[in-house]
Order: sequence, then structure tokens, then C-alpha cells
Amino acid sequence: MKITVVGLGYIGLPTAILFAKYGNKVTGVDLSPVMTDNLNAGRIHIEEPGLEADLQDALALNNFHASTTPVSADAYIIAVPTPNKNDEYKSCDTAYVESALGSIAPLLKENDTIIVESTIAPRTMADVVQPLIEKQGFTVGQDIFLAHCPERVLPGNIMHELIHNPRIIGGITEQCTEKAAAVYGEFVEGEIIKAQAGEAELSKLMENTYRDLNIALANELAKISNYLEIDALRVIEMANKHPRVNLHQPGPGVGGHCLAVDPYFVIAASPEQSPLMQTARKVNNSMPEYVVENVKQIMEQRDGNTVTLFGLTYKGNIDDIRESPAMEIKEMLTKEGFDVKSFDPHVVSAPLTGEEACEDSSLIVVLSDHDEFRTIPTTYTDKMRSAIVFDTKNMVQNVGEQVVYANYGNLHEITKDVAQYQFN
Ligand code: SAJ
Repeated sequence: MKITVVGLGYIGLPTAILFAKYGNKVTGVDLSPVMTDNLNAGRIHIEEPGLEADLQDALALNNFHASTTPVSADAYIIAVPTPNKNDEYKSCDTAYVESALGSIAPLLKENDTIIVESTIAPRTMADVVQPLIEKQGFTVGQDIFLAHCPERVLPGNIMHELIHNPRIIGGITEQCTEKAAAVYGEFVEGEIIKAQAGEAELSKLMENTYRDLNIALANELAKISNYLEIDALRVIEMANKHPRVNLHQPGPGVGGHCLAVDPYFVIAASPEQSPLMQTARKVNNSMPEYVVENVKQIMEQRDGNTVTLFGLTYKGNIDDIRESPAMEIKEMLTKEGFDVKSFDPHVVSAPLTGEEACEDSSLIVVLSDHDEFRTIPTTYTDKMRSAIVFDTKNMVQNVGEQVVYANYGNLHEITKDVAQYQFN
């Protein structure tokens, strides 16, 4: 099959490479010539385990080529960003999807399949995409086939999940669904779930909204427990022993381009009916400020003005800082007048070593759960003015004996009276 994938980001690139690896002739399209040149030379621009090796396999098979212009194909996959609009409910901005469709429009021929993978608001396929394609003189379901097949893979585990996760295929008509299912049949080993386009749109959005809402509950619990001086993490651990309870983990807030974005697409499409989702977004958005408030309370009790952030990415073991609460916390602490130093071995724009970032610091705040932070060596903490770690991700397993360690379980003790601890 000849496949053109428009958008070579975190989803489009791995998808394009897998199609190529499984024997299809794939053209990957993106606007940046630097990026496409690098890809053709076997170099990737994002951190994702296994991706670079798969790219090199696809290139060796002569099945993948990156280009800045789309070429004619049997199937087109659109995987471009759909950010929030700057309007009241942060609705879904389909401008990139529309321009990607515009770029393939002159190439379309009878019997082609067009698949939108980008996350879109409910009814976008029927109300926006279908009219655009039919403007070209086609009748969807008869001489051209249109489906929404949302991606559901977890960054950090994309290459495995693309193949093994169940895949929702939401066609405009049944025949559209069948045509799109045949495309994914090339490499998907998980269940192929056949659906209508609108069901596929809303189901994808609700998966992320479900998670956002549950994390909001955990974050709210962290605040409640801290106020009541009860260990939130023990509460979560115990409650989760109930067979039907799965409390999520509190953290510094919810980031990334999915959970912090997608619920608004549902909210904007149906604001009157979605008060719970709106509240969950507010709770999660309040977490960076909550972290900053607690940092201030600890720092008020210590000498020095330097705070060290461990991790800038929105979650662990990736290099993605989009919508990252850590970046927001960094900015807020800087505005508060602290000297903020950052250590993130996954982020190129954070060049300090652990030792350098800890020099003269009074507090480490762990904001991403990178494996590198499981142990905080004494070579770091020995450099500190006072060795305190506030671990918002509850992920650090080893710190030196002299180090004061706080997480959402015991934060109330440390913010109340950090002086009770002995400092080296
Ligand atoms: N987080 C918490 N507590 C938790 C779990 C996560 O605070 O208990 C935070 C993370 O630190 C991060 C944010 O939530 O800031 C989101 O991380 P994540 O690992 O939950 O998810 P993403 O955004 O990397 O990927 C999600 C996934 N969706 C679901 O799990 C329902 C993924 O499967 C989707 O493909 C992806 O969104 C997407 O592209 O939509």
C-alpha cells in the first residue's frame, strides 16, 4: 500500500515508520526541511524508545521517505496538532487539520482512504472534514472513504502500544470503517473496534477526561490530607486495596498535549452539561500554585534563596516539556524572586549537572519522575545549604541519611516546622 502521513510529530512519525517497517511505501510529510533531512539521514528529533532503530530499519528497506510536500497515495493519515483555541472554553482548533486536508486535496482520487488521527472535538468529522472533502467533488462512502482513528498510545511506550493496543476505527459510513480497518490491519495486532466517527471522537476524548478527572481527585485528596495532617499516600495505598477503587497519584499538576488539552474539546462542545470536567481541569491547573505555596513555606524557614528543580518535562523518562507543570512552577518561583536552578538530563535546554544545580541550594523539588531521580546521591545533597527534598511525584527511593525528605504524605510536617530536623 502507498501511504502518506501528514505531520511527523510524536504520533505521526512512529505511525509512518511502523507502516514502512511492515512493508508499505510511506511518505512522511512535515513543514520543516531540517527535520525531513534529518529523518532521511536516519536521525529523529524526539525521544522515544525504539523509534530511531525502527526508522533505520524502514530506511534500509527503502520504504520510508520524509518530504515537505505530500505525494499521491492509496491512504492518507493526518496526524497534525489540534491545540486549544484562545476562546471561552478553549475549544478545538482544527486549522492544521484543515490545512493538511487542503494540501492533499489536489492529489485525491477515487477509492482513496483518508484517516484523521489528530484528536478532534466531537462532530468534527461530520461537520468539518466531510464537507471539505466533498467540496472536491467526491461523495464520502461511495468514491472516497473517511474515518477518525484516534491514537491512544502512551509516550514512552509508543512503539509497543501502536501495535498491541486496541484501535478504534470510526468511519463516516460502514464502508469507510472497513476501508480504514484494512489500513491498520497492516500492523495492528490489538482488537480493531469498528465504530461511527462521532463515537470514535468522543470515546478518545473521554479516555483522557476520565484520567484527568481521576488525577484531579488524587490532587484534591493531597490538599485535603495536607490540611487535615493525614498521610495522603497511605490513604491512596489502602483505599486501592479495595477491589473496585483505583485512586490515581497526586503530583505537581497535569501536563502534556493530551490530558491538559482534550477535556476542553468536550467542555467547549457542551459547556452546560460538563461542570464536573470543568472543575477537574481547575483542580489540576491549581497544582503548580499549590506546589509554589508549599515551597515558599519551606523556604521561609531556611537560609538562602536557591531552589533546585529536578525535572522539567511533563512526566518521567521523556523529553517533552509541552504544557509541563514543571515549567509553570519554574516561572512562578522565578517571579517570586527565588534563584531557580534546574536539572533535567532529558532536556537539552537544562544543561546543569546534578551537582551544579544543587550548589548552595536550600531545597530540591522533584517535578518529573525520571528514573535518574530514584536515587539522589550525596554528591548532590552535600553541595546544598540545607538538604531538603520535596518529592511531588513520590518517586525518590534513596536519599542520604541527613537529607530531609517530604512528599504529599508528610508535607504538612515539613511546612509546619522544618527546623525540627537536623541539618548537616
Ligand atoms: N499524572 C498524574 N497522576 C497520575 C497519572 C498521571 O499526575 O496518577 C500526570 C502525569 O505526570 C502527566 C499527566 O498526568 O503530567 C499525563 O500523563 P499520562 O501518563 O497520564 O498521559 P499522557 O498525556 O502521556 O498520555 C495520555 C494517555 N491517555 C490515557 O492514559 C487515558 C495515552 O494513552 C493517550 O494516547 C495520550 O494521552 C494521548 O495522546 O491522548
